[in-house]
Amino acid sequence: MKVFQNVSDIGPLDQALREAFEIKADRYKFENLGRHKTCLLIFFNNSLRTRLSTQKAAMNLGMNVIVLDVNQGAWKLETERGVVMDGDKSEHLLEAIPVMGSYCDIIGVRSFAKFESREDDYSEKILQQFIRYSGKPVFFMESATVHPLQSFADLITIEEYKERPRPKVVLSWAPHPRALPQAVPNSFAQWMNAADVDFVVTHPHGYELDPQFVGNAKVDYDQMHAFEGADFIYAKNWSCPGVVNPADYGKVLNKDLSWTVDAAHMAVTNNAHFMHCLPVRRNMIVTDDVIESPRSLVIPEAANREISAQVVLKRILESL
Ligand code: AN0
Ligand code: CP
Repeated sequence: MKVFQNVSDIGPLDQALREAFEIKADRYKFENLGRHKTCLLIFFNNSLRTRLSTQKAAMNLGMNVIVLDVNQGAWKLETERGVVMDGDKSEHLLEAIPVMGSYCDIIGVRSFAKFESREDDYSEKILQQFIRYSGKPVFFMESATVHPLQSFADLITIEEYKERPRPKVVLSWAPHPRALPQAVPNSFAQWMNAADVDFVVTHPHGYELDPQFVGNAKVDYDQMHAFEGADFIYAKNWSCPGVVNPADYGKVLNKDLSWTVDAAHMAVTNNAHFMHCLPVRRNMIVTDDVIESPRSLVIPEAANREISAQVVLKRILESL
């Protein structure tokens, strides 16, 4: 595997899940695979889980790891070609990327949507440059449009906790004070469409996800109706994807707290498990009692980030 971006990059999901559970049963089984190999993790944005879990996964495989927070200590980077660099940016991404590539065997990159241009974000302008100019395999640690390590961990978690063969999984928009990317819901929809689940998306009007990710998934604008009989509730805020009105791309159109996942919402489900990728704002996205309930999976879900990252790194190492 040379790029990990989409669900199709990991191949058949049953095989990927088998590998995940094999690693979970013995996470040091492949501890020599990454010997003398270096994994470089580049962060343009903050992170707790991705930073720690990916580092741990690489160490489990015997790799060396270098982590760079680009905005803390590295030179400020220009990303546009043709710019007269007379401002505060000292270095161009087009030199920085091959330089970074020269010090490692695998590169992971986190670079969120900038919300300046829908076209730039949805064409994955930054990550595509890493793929093109680093000369190394690249895995996405949340890009402008996708967060595949998260969705793979979510799939592992659903597989572990499902109580019937084809569970009903509901992705629900929930309110948040600031504009957040669409990467988590985009990937979650893409992965759930590929998995053997009954998948429903619910959100207010204006929050329609890009068709390339949501595909033919059922969309229900009535949140309570969507929750009926659900086995898993996956809450997440996202800003306007600009599908209906491109001028609204990246905007907060709605802060309606009636969409907050609370006990009354959970009461109409099939005793659903609650999921969220974290970080989560309590009593905006979900109430204290729901996230603290025995049906909440947020901690095991985060723990599975180590497993999803390890399967991905193992696949990349095997292809070097
Ligand atoms: C990010 C997002 O919503 O995409 C990261 C989630 C994993 N969240 C925030 O920026 C709060
Ligand atoms: N879920 C997730 O990716 O968390 P971080 O932003 O803390 O890495």
